[in-house]
Amino acid sequence: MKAEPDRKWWKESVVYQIYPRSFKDSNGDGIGDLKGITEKLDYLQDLGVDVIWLSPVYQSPNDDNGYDISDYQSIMEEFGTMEDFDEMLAQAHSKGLKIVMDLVVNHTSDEHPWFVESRKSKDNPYRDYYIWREGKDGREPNNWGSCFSGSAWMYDGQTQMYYLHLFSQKQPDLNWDNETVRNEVFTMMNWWIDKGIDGFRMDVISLISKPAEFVDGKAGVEGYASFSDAANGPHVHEYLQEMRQKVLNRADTLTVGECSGVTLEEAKKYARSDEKELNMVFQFEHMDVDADEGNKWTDKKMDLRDMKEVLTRWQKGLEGVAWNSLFWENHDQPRSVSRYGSDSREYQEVSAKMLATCLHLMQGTPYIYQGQELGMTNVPFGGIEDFRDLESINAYRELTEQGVYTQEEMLKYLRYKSRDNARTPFQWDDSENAGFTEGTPWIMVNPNYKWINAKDQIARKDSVFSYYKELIRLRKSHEIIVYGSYDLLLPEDPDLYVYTRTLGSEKMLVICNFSENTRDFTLPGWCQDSANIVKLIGNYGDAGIDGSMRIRAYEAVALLCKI
Ligand code: TEU
Ligand code: CA
Repeated sequence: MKAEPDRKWWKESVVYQIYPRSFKDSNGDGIGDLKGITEKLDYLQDLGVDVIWLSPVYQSPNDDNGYDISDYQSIMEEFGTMEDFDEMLAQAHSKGLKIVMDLVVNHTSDEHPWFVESRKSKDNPYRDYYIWREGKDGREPNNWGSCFSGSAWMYDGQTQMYYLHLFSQKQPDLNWDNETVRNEVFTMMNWWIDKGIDGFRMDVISLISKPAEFVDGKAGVEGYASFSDAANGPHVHEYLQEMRQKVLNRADTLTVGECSGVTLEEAKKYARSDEKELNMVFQFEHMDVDADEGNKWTDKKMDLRDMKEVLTRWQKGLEGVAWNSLFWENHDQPRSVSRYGSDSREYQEVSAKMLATCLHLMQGTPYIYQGQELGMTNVPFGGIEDFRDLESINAYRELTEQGVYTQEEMLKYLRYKSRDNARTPFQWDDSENAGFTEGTPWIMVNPNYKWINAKDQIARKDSVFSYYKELIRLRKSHEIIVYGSYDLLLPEDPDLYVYTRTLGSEKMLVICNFSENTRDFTLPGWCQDSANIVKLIGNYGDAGIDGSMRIRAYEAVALLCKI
């Protein structure tokens, strides 16, 4: 007899990520804003999600769209005011929606007053807030590359030393080994908690504790080494436990750590179920199955067997000891329907629903990235001038200048993998600019808004939107979806992702076809007695249940069986 599930509200919730710049513009300047979000809370309530994760809304010079923060306690002017924020928070709460803030504290903007002070002199009181090192033999302290091209070290003429920036030059890394820095961060977090927010998504939190020595790594094609050695550093768990005690324990929060470079073993520590650190982490292994030996700039398609291996290892590995977060998309990833399904007119809806089924019925808290619930697709960008993301623009420049790729090749890879695919305006309706703005949008609108938009899908029972609603509703009425244990069937099948969930005397069978091939599938012995089978959901309305089933292109079906 298995123990009762360890019930938590954040396990039973569905989180919706908003990228404010691209969600809804309320004043015609072409940039999404807080008032725009407030206007659309009813839409989210209708969808049925419980929690909103807001990408950064703090004051920022926008080198990296808000992930470079110059004041943690004020709102980016383009997005509105603190009054607008308070209004949004109050309205959200009155509709039963929680708000989780993006916490970006691995680094600040170089325009943050701490850094402005820090770079002034070696004896400035803020010097030790950041990571300064002497050069080595007239060069950078080590050979790490930044995530956004070039060295991870920037020479500063003022004091003739280098500062560390794992991301852009305008994102200097904070020195978490300095207790004063930690206390500043905790005080700021408590200020937000006191405002009534409901949790934090923690940007690259696995990177905050730096190694004692910066040794060279193995250089890649551009001559720099990956800074992956900086992940899960020596004191990261200590610092998060301190954060738990000084901040998180003061409220009933949802916490999710973005953990690039996290292994399963590490994740068990971050997301440990005794709640000493975080509730869950975003792992990235499944985002790498279609990379080319770690290189993101390729149009290689994944092998479904690799995806199943990774996700199954995480499903089984965390069960009972930690908690998974489930995602196909966020603001850093291309659109899943273009990446793992099909964005053709014929299969866009059905494959978007299949992907939703596959993800939402696994064990973990599902995250929906804005527009995913419509099956929004990648974008037909033209030349490099259509892109806005600094990662994409820098990579284009660096890799074409070095002759690694031609311009045409690089544009092809960007159209497939650029983060900007996720950042074009939300498609509200089929009016000009997809109903996102009355002005000129800051980034192009995907021209397919004429046939992919919320207005059309809200009205249609068979839309991707309605399907998401149904999946969320099912989660609220079937404990097995939240707490059932997971097992994979057919690990070697290249087209079908089939798994089961088990809780008490119930078993759920989830069958998802990731291909256009029609496949025969024989139901397992425990799911043969039609009197004991209920179809929970499926993306081909007509599908009947039969001992041997035909699974059509991108078909998904979930059956609940009494055992
Ligand atoms: O991302 C960090 C990260 O590890 C990656 O997802 C990385 O940005 C991506 O692989 C590049 O393609 C976080 C934020 O989500 C991202 O938007 C920020 O740019 C970054 O940190 C720096 O704050
Ligand atoms: Ca605006």
